[in-house]
This record gives sequence, structure tokens and C-alpha cells, in this order.
Amino acid sequence: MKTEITELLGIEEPIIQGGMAWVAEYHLAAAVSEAGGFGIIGAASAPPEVVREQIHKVRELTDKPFGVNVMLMSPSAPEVAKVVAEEKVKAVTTGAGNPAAYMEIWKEAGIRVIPVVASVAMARMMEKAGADAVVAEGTESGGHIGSATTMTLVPQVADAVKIPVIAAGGIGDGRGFAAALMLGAKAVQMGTRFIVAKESIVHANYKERVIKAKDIDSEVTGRSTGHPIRVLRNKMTREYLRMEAEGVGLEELEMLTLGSLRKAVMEGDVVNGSLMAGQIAGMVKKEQTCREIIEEIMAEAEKLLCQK
Ligand code: TUI
Repeated sequence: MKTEITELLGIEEPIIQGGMAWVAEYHLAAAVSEAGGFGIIGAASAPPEVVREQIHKVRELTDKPFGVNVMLMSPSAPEVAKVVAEEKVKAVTTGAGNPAAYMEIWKEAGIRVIPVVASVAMARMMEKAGADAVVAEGTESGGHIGSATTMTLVPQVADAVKIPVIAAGGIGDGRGFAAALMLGAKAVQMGTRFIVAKESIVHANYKERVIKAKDIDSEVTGRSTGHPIRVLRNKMTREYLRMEAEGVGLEELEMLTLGSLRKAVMEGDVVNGSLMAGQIAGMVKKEQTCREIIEEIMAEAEKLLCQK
């Protein structure tokens, strides 16, 4: 399928893989790009040289375009931004902040810049700053979230900016894909469905929790700290929410979550780990290759979009 986003990124299908911390490493990014979508390495809080190595590893596995997500709250974001510019990846997406400070070095390197936004105001600001597109991410998403839903955010952002909009949050099949196009998006970004991809290195225990999750199995921790994070419910979230309700300070709460995503992804600790996932986990039912996922979604969507 051709859209402004497939043209912008040089890809075959308008499906972008979310830049998930720890999850979006080179195996997954290469597999998504090889399958015709747009794979993304999630730099998260990795040091710059690790990000460079990940970029090289994707290049060993595929000649197709791919990108890097720069998590702006990371202390190494400024150096990661430089590495990405030096390596001239096709596109950068950004999360959890304002990437204006890096726009110039990325644009100079010929990189497409696609900030993830959770509000119309931020989308407008990013367009003015020179972004090539934006990801409008609804609160249904996993991980760090804003408050507007995908259903309300995507059409409002699409009305507010001229650059193409990519919808994210709560999209996991052909129906969600088709709905996103109806709302004015030119592509979708999906995270949760790719967590359980065969090529994803996520621990089997974590994948199993996503596959077994029901519609209302996610919680949002950190609303009181200003860093709301959507995760699947477990012992860690119950303790966190109890401490939050008791008014425990930021530092103590951070102690509880520090390193907890790594624990879940790498060690399969589904009890004390942080199982970031979106609300669509309830609909993600099997492990498939990235190619199967993309082909299935596109076939479903094409059927829906061609109905008379
Ligand atoms: O970034 C994400 N999702 C993430 S990042 C992450 S790693 C992390 N771990 C612990 C604490 C914090 C992060 C896990 N999931 N999504 C993109 C996104 N960006 N969602 C919301 C925003 C956002 C929020 C505020 C973008 C811009 C923004 O603007 C603030 C400003 O500076 O004006």
C-alpha cells in the first residue's frame, strides 16, 4: 500500500514498529524492515556506543530502511542523537520530550524526523520546528503515555498539521489499521503486537503474559509522579499503586521500578518486573513472525477498505 509515509520512508507497507525500550533491538527491527514495514531500534537509556553497534547489526541483516527511537529523558540522549546523525539512519522517532534541540543536526544529515506526540500543541510545535511527520500516540499505548485517546487525538492532530500523521495506541489488527486511516492517519505504529513476534528477544514469560492478557489487564503507574507508565498488572504494580496512594515520594517509587523493565524482558520476571504493554494486549493471541503479522494486517485492512 502506498501512502505519504511509505514514500517518505521508502517502505512497502505503512506499518511502523514502536521503539520499545529493551524490546526493540536489532533482531526485531531488521525483521520488521525485511517484511516491508519500518523497523526501529529503541535506544531507551542505552549508551551511545551500544546504539551504534545495534545500528551496524541491523545493517548486517537487511538492506532495507530502518530507524532509531531516541528517548529524550535518557541522560545519554544528546550523545545518542549525535551517533544517529553520524550513522545517517533513514529516520529518527523521539519519545517522552521535545526533540527541537536535535532537529538541526538530524535534518543536516538528511534524516527524516518523526517526533512522537501526545497532544495537538506538541504536534503543531514539531511541524514548525521542521518535523517530516508525527506519531500521534494515544493513551491506550504501553509505556510512557499521554492522556488523550487515539480515537480523539489522531483526527485532531490530522486537522492541525499539514505533515503526515502516524497513529499509535490500541492498534493491533487490520480493523485498527483501517480505522486509523479513516481518522486521517497515513500509517500506524504498533508496539504490543510486535512484543510477541517470533523474532522478538523478549523472554517467553513476558510474551505469555501479553498473550494471556485480557482487555482490562493493564494499569497506569506513576500518574502522581508525572511519569504515567502503562504496564500489565502484577505484584510490582499492586505495590507501586499502594505506595503511590499512600503518598510515598518519587525517589522510593523509582527504587521500585528501577531496572524492572530489563528484569521482565531479559530475565522473564513477570512478578516484580515492569511488563509494559498497551491495552490491545487483550487482542494479541499468538506468536507470529513479523512477516506474518504485517501480511495478516494488510490483508484484513485491504478487505475492509475495499468494501463497497
Ligand atoms: O516515549 C514513549 N513511550 C515510552 S518511553 C519509555 S522508557 C521510560 N522508562 C521510564 C520512565 C520514562 C520512560 C517507555 N515508554 N512514548 C512516546 C510519548 N511521548 N508518549 C508521550 C510522549 C510525550 C510526552 C510529553 C512527548 C512529548 C512531551 O512533551 C513534553 C515537553 O517536553 O513538552
